[in-house]
Amino acid sequence: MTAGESHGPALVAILTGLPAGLRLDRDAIDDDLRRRREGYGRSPRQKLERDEVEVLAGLRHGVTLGSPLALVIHNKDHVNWEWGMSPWPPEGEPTGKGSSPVTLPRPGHADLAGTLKFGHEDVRNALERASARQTAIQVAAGAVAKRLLGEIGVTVAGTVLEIGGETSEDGWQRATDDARVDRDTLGGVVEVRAEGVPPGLGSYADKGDRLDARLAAALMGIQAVKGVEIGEGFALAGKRGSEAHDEIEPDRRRTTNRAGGIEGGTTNGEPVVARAAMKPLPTLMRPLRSVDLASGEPGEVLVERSDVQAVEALAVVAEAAVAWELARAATEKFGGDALVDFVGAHAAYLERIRWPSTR
Ligand code: EPS
Repeated sequence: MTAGESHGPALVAILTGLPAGLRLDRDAIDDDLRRRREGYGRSPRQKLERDEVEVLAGLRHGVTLGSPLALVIHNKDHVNWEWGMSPWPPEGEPTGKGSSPVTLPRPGHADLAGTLKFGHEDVRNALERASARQTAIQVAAGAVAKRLLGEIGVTVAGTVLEIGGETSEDGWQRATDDARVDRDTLGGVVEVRAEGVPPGLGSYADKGDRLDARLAAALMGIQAVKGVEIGEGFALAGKRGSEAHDEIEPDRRRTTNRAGGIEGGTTNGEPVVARAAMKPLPTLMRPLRSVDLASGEPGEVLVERSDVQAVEALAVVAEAAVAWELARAATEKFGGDALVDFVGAHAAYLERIRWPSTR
């Protein structure tokens, strides 16, 4: 569970279900937060933020207690929004950013739907929470999940496949530069790959147990993601069955991985591969047409700053989302009280199914 507005005092998360005895690495968490901030198309906001995680509960001397782990990232930019985003009624005259109401909903954001749904008059009451700023604390949670997965030899890595339709790094920079000049934005595609995943995480038993369904929900839950596929996903629909499946060799390995490591909602021991497609960011420096909700008059959305694209950041956020779901599935299978039991159950299971731990 996370909370936090983009320009409010802080982002917070409470993580439950982590076994006791897991040693966390502060630098590894901050490193992932730095990776998320970097990227060629990011907004000036990223230079303002430092994104260092503070732990408030659930950890003692660097080791988890098995109680809820409470994380905080303070928004440095909040000092510029102290009146506008004050949790309590602010004192004094309106001053600083966010002190006058936003009445023009931005196309492509949650602005219009959120304002109507919750009965807001100031669109800011919707956009602050809908913002992708929230992904910072999600990445911190993902870093913790990766630490747990590391105990059973699972690694998770997100990479960029495409930005603005380009597939090479040169192309990404060129496309980003061109879009910046045109005051436009870009989307892209990322891939997350998890290695060392044992067979049997997730289940076919019911739709909510299926790991592919859970990964799809986790990835779709990231701001601006409009498409998700597992393995060859949409491309499989056009293939014949003889070219779509991964035949089983005598050692139960596969020479292909079109299923992306998941069959029947359950991991099959091959790497788990998931892709997410991000739409072009809906905050453009070039105004888009909208309607003023106060006056009913047509208007153009004015913007101060924006990312041109955040696909590199999405790769890090998607990695965190997949890591969290895998860690959840792993604790369901191997237990989540004490780390020693978790690691022991994993080893005993591999022994039972005669599955080499080096795969
Ligand atoms: C975002 C708008 C921008 C981004 C922000 C996500 O923020 P601002 O309006 O303050 O410039 O920079 O992302 C982050 C702050 C972040 O850390 O990723 C949005 O509307 O989603």
